[in-house]
This record gives sequence, C-alpha cells and structure tokens, in this order.
Amino acid sequence: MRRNAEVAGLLEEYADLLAAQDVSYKPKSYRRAAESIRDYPAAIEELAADGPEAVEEIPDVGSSIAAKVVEAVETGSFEQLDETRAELPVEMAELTSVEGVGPRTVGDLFEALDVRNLDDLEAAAREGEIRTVSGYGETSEQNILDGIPFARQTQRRELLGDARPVGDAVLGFVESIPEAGRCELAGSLRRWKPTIGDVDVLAGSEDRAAVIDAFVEWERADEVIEAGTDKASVRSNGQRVDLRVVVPEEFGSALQYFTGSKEHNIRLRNYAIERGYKLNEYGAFDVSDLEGADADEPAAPDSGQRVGERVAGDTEAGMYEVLDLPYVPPELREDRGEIDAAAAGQLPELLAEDEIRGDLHVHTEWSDGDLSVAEMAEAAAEFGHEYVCISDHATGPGMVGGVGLDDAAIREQAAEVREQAADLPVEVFVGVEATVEADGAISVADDLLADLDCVVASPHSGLEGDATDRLTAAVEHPHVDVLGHPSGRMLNSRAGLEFDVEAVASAAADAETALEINSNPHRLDLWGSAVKRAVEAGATIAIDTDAHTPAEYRNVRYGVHTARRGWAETADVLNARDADGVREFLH
Ligand code: DGT
Ligand code: CA
Ligand code: CA
Ligand code: ZN
Repeated sequence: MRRNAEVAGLLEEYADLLAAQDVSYKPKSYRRAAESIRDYPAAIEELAADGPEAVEEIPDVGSSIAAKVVEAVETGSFEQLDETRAELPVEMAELTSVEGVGPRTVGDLFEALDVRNLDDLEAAAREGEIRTVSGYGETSEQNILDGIPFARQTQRRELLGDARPVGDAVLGFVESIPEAGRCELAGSLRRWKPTIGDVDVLAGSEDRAAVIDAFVEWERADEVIEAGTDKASVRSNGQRVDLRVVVPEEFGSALQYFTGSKEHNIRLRNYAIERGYKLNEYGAFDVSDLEGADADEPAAPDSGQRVGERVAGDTEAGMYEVLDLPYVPPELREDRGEIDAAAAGQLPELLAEDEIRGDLHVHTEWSDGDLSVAEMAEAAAEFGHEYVCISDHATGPGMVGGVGLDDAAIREQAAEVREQAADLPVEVFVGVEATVEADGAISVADDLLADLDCVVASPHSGLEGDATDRLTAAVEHPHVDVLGHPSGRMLNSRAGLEFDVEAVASAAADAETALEINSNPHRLDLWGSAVKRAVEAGATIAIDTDAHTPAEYRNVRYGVHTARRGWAETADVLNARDADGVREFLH
C-alpha cells in the first residue's frame, strides 16, 4: 500500500503545530513538501528504503525534510513532531475543522484558555471567554459557536461497540436518580447504528433541575460540556452524552422524536398531517378542526407548538397507535419503507437477542485466538450457546505472520477436535475460515473442505473495487457454508469491497450458503440495508462474532440488532436454529 498520504498527513500536522506556535516560513515549506509527496507517482516507502537522498528527488523536499520522511516511514512519526505534539497537546484536525479556526487560532486559544479539543472550544465560546483573548471579539466568538455543529458532524464517529457500553452505563445511572421517572436511550444508539455521533438519553421527571444536577455529577463524566435547565451534555470515555429531561406526560412523544431517525420522523409527520394530526416532541395533536395554515403544512421540527387537542404522547407506542399504526421498532426507523409496511400490517417479526443459539465463527490458539478449543467451547456454554463452529484461519492471501493453518494442520486440528468433542459442554462443528482469493477461489483443498462440518470463507486481501463475481463464485463453491464478513470493511478505516448485494444474495440463496453478519464492532459486515436486501433475495443469514476471546461472544448483540436493522426474522437466521437444524443446513 502506498503510504504517501499518511506521511504527507504527518508533515501537515507538523506544519500546523509550527504555525500555531507562530513559527514563520517553515510551515509553508512543510506543506509544500507534503503536497509533493502526496502527488508523487512512486511509493514513498520505496524511496525511503533507499535513504534520504532518494527522498530528496521529490520536488520541494530538502535534506532536513527528507530525513524526517525516512524516520516517519520507519516509525510512523518523527522526533520533532513528537516534541511539538507534547508542547501543544491539542486535537489539531478536530479544532481546525471549525470554519474560521486555523492553526494560529488554535495556538492562541490553547495559550490563553487551555482549549485542547472541540468540547473545550464550545465551552469557551459559550461562556464568552473567547472575546477576552486579545485579537478576538464577540463576532469571532459567535462565528466559532456557529461553526461547531457542522464541524462535529464531520468528525470521526464512535463505534457502536464503544458507545453502547457508555450508553448502558449512563442509562443505569440516570435510572438511579431518585427524581427520574421513565428513562431510555434515544438517537442512533437506540437504533443500533454501526457508528454513533453522540449518546442520547431521555428522562421524564417532575423535577427536571434535580435530574440535571445529579447527572452532571455522574462519576464517569470526565467533563461537563454544558448544563441547562432541561438538558445537559457531558463527555465520558471520549464520548459526548446528551441528556434531555422532559415532563412525565411528554416522555412518549419526546422518546419518539429523539429516537429519530430524522428521515423517519419527517415521513411519519407527513403521514400524520394527511390524517389531521400534528406530531412533535410534545405530543400528537388533533388539528383536523383547526382553521388555517398550521394544519396544512408539515410542522417545523422545533416549532414547539402545542396546538389542537392532545391525543397522544404519554407513551411512545401511543404516537403510532393514534395513527392506526403498530409500534415500529427503533431499528426499523430509517425510512426504508417501514411506515408503509406498518400501515399494510406487514412489519417483520424481528429476531430477538435470546433466540441466538450458537456461534459459527470462532477462533482458538490454533490460529490467532487466545484459548484452546476446549476453553472456547466452555466459554460458549457459559455464555448460553448450544453449539459453536471452530473456524480457525487457513493460510492464504492476507494471512500474514504464520497465522493461518496449512491443510495438514487443519486435518490435525479436525482429528483432535473430533476426538474431544464428546467431552465438551456444547456441540462443536469442526470448521475452518478459508480465504476467498481474488478470483473467488478458496484457499483450502477441496477434499479437506468436504471433510469438514462447516466452512466459513471470507475475503482478507484485495479489499477494493467491485467483487460481485468474486463473492458469487465463493458462495457457489460446493463446500462453502458461510460467506464471512462479505465486504471486508473496517469502520472508520476501510470501505471494503463493493458488490451487487441482490446478485450475491440470490446466488447464496440458490446455493444454500449463508451470508454472515460479522458482529465484531469494527466490521458489522453485512450491515442493515444490505441485510434487508439479502433477506428479500431469500438468503439465509448467519450472525457470528468471529470471537478470538471469550469476552467477544458478547458482541453477538451487535449482530442481532444489525439483523433487526435489516428486517430479519427468526426464520432468516441460521444460528437461531437448533443444532439439528444447523446440521441439516450444512449438509
Ligand atoms: P448521531 O448522534 O449523529 O449518531 O445521530 P442521531 O440520530 O442520534 O442524531 P442526534 O443525536 O443529532 O439527534 C437525536 C435525534 O433527535 C435524531 O435522531 C432525531 C431527533 N432530531 C434532532 N434534531 C432534529 C431535527 O432537526 N429534526 C428532526 N426531525 N429531528 C431531529
Ligand atoms: Ca445521537
Ligand atoms: Ca445528540
Ligand atoms: Zn475469523
């Protein structure tokens, strides 16, 4: 992989830090060098391997920068950058993503106010501190404040697997506040999106200020971003947590509103308007008897109006009921046809967490897992599973550092596992995780695959571009049972393969190969919309954790909710079947 962009990024960061420290000229030459390196046709690591003189061939790169480039290629950083980062410990990229905030402003505000990140910046602007810094006035303060929401949107999003534990903890805490009544998570976290902007929590209370006061004292809050009379935001474990507190009788409508998605809410509000109702966070209002403008046009989201007769809002289900709709589970609220389906009485009966009976993709110390087969089987039993498939890595493209087993080792492992199977507390399927090569071939001998109970095949390298043919070939392979993490995507870092989901899913349905939802929070691959299309094409889904340690069995819930986001019902899911049902599918 070309590392030109990575190295250019380090030089640009250094340039920004120097500029923030008011150094002149130097930042400009580092930026110019960065640009040349990014555009240079040859891979920077190949030049660097030949030493600084070779790097100096790149236009705008002199000897001092060339030496830093060689160091950066070798170590991922260079000494002067590390030193400058220590002098100026700011989130440079985050802060400069605010329109009008450049490195100089970052340097000034760090010096004067110890502003290090976006939250510090927002707090300083909100409290009127920025206007006290020389060279800054009320206008620049207001501009910064205005630019923050947009900057936040463009930030890296948290993984569901990191945000959910924070959400669970904060919900538990808010529920323990004596003045709090009903409490619930809202927003994207309640819809189980793969990545999360911020954690939203809602509480109902007669004494809203008391709940806010208690909330900002949460022991796991590292910092209070803002606190008002009915909402507050804190940061915990690097994540922003928004709490809103509403009066008890508006809890249901507020929960419906703040769960989103925005697109679902717009669709629902328009559906309501056509039937003479107005929906907002305060309730559902019958406006059919009202004269004039309001009744004809969709309510503005924040109009805050309580008009007409209030007919629902105490409970969330009531908001749908008043429109003669069944309750729409949060995972479906993405405007993917759920309101039409609800109106037609055709919402799916979604798979539930406790319906999963086993895991068909598990690693042991035979490849890169932590524990023995027996230990992983015992941990599976403890977790509540009835069966597991031991699917250690086979060698193949993308398996580096001797992680994968060759055919002889797979045979040896299979024999050993079969020997001990009777003594294990769960049913064990003997399997492998083979690699789907670039042409769709499978990296393990056919007769060996035929001898195994369950073959998971996954792409591990060459994870770019269109792969419809590659993945179709894999699912049509006579011995492949499960297509593992089909796209190979890594959230926040790698987009993964593109492919025609319908085509691969219908091939999989015909070949009776399952498509995996890999529950690892970095993957969630397949994801909701792809699962929906796969299920519609008739494919069977396997929800696996790819566990390398016992703790990772718990990730299955992320897979289950991803399946629910894809409208999957119990019958669509292979490992919601009992061991006999799975064995039947595998044969
Ligand atoms: P996130 O945090 O980016 O992962 O996504 P959400 O969906 O959690 O969005 P967030 O935290 O900005 O707001 C929570 C919910 O509140 C959102 O899903 C829908 C509702 N909401 C917020 N602002 C608006 C708005 O301007 N219009 C509408 N219709 N709904 C909104
Ligand atoms: Ca949110
Ligand atoms: Ca929020
Ligand atoms: Zn795996």
